[in-house]
Amino acid sequence: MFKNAIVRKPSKSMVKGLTSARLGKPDHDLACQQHQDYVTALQECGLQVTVLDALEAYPDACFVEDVALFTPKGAILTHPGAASRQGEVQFIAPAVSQFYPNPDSIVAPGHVDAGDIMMVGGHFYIGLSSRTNNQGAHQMIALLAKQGLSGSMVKMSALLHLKTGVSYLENNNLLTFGELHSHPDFSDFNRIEISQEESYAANSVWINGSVLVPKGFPKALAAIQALGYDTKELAMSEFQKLDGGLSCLSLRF
Ligand code: CIR
Repeated sequence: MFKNAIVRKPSKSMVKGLTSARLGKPDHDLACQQHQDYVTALQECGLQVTVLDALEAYPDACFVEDVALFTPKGAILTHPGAASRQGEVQFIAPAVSQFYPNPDSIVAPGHVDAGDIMMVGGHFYIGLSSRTNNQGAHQMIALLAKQGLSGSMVKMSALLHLKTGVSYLENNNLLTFGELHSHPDFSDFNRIEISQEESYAANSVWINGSVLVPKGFPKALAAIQALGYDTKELAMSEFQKLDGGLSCLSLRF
């Protein structure tokens, strides 16, 4: 069960965020409304939500998932793979330290975006992507081991982040998309394949028995409901324009 979440409001500068999506520029006002609905959904799932102020100097800073990893035993600050995002870490650190003083850190030349990390009980799958390199993953596995936890690296080629294409819904259920559906590392899970046209819904989020699902992906929604989960649909259009999914908008622990 999760008790807490940390989020950060989107900044006006989000229009300059990193993206490969070709969906146009996000509308800041609509993004703020979608973000508020997201916070409300987290609260309805029973989480105490810490809402941090927007950071104008960092257009991607609302995607807090990438800059820290919370585990059941502690927290680790990352060193993001994109140079424009590395400065976000110093601004998440105080919020993280309120829960776990003196968190460990990933350091250069290691890079990790925690959007590449999927927690399954006490094991953490770490995707090797354009944002997370071998050295970063090795450091992360060593820091997890200090907490009595384990990690393993997942080779991947096409996706931005591991959790762009795979989401763990507990009870051995795993949403999978694309190269990760047939990936040998995930063969023991009950895999629910998300189709190409609904691929954005492969990033859905389990919270305390409910699943947050992006709005507008009816087949994915039906497949998740068929597993017996309560679902909450959330409009995410403005964050999708920046390659951001539901999980990216919060740290949950
Ligand atoms: C980026 O490219 O870093 C942001 N525009 C999107 C980050 C999405 N985060 C995530 O998938 N965990």
